Amino acid sequence: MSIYHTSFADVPLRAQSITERVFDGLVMRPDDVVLIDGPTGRSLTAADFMDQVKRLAGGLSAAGLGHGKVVALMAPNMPEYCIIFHAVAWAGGTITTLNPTYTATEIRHQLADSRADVLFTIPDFLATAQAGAGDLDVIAIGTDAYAALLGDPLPAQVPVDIVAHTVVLPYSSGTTGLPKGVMLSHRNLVVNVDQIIAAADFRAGEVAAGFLPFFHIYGMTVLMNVHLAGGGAVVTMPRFDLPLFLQISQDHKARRMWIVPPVALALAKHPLVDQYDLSSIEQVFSGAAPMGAELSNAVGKRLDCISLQGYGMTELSPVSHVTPATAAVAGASGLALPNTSCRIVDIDTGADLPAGEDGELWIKGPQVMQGYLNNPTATAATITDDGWLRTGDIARIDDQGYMFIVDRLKELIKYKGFQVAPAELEAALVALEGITDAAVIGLPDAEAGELPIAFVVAGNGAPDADAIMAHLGRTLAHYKQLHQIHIVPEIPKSASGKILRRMLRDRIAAQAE
Ligand code: 4UU
Repeated sequence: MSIYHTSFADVPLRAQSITERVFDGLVMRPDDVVLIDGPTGRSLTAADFMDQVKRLAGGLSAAGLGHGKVVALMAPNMPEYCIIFHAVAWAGGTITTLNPTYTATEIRHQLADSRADVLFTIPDFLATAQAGAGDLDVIAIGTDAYAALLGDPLPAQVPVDIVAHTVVLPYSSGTTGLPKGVMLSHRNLVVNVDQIIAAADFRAGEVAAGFLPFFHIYGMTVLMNVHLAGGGAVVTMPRFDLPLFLQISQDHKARRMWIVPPVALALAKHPLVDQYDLSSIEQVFSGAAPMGAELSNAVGKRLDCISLQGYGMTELSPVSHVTPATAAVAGASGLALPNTSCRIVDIDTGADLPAGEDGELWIKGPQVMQGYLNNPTATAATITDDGWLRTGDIARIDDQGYMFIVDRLKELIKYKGFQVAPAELEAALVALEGITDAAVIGLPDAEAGELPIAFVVAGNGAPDADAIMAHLGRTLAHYKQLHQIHIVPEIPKSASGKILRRMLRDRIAAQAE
């Protein structure tokens, strides 16, 4: 069996919670500003942050929302996001993170699936949050109800099993089906922080303009936890905004930009970029979707810096590969992190493939998730008995150990780095009167990466395309919206009933020629 082992020295597996790990990076620098709210400039020192985490943890515990409870968090990036996240972890609970643009329908689903005990949001989203939450308590950040929860400080981490306790439950559809709760332990999060700090050469003093959403595992681990634990700081941005991103990067002398490919496109092409002094930027780091060599080179040239990417997946806490700055290869997704091994497996025979050949990427390491919440079947289909995580991505490894993502085997669509699960859209479509079958695929797009489009079998009484789009506009978040609807007589399927997505993709490609 040809297993590709990491070429990095292993990092130690610490017996710490994620909050203990983050506090380790803060206690020796209490007066450093570590969190700044980008739009207002409001800032928190390391001491402020630790104090508020402990006080909120105390209040949550006193209110019966601590140990063993599930706290849902639906907010844009802001300092309080990090406070709530770490307060729940410190109190021995579990955080499930929701996209703040979710509709009431989407909120209801995740709260029920995760069995959440309370929901935190911001006043702007309170009405939608309450509509989705039903009888569940909703607490809006910054209101009296929130202030009342800042109680007596909880001085120490509430004891939990570092390896077995699920501290965070982000949602991912994985290789197939509907979004599922991804169970990540303290061990998963802590080790990934240490793996990234080592392999991505994270340095004390790094400040980043933080627009990558904290609810998604990339922003959660890399921006929030690596920056806090690694001696850095984050300027939080509630959403991506090019002028603000450039301004913050310039004013705070950011060393690195953590981005996704659509932002790489803006950095390579937008005229505004020339109006800022970005000479502090040494590196642009992209992840969450493919960034081709051409775009990567264009960004590096424009900003006169190193341009590289990492590869990750919610189920990997999320990172398994990063490209070292000292040996960047355009288009590569990187080398396996410390403590991490990978295999390239032939999708037909299951045989391990040698360097240079394309197959499914499998990963093994301490950052591999515990499994999917309440879903042993999906867990067993994703993690082998001996601990290999099947990514559902097709990759190749060159003879230097660089991994290149070449295709996606799984049905997942990525819109600007956000997950769109075809199964979720298909279920929403066939729930409509008169629609008897549906298939959703991704249409390649230069800016978004992919756009969700649908094939629909419409019988008597079915709504027309405009009515379908209007309905989805009310029930699903903006990034899941369909960009085309094709009414077809039938959906192509295999003998076992699986949608032949490749055939649909080929049909659309042929029409475009
Ligand atoms: C081609 O997107 C993520 C995590 C991204 C991430 C985080 C920190 C990347 C690098 C990093 O340092 O998670 P999910 O679960 O939303 O989506 C996972 C999927 C992968 O299976 C793959 O299909 O996103 C795609 N993907 C990529 N594809 C992620 N990174 C890449 C990449 N090239 N570099």
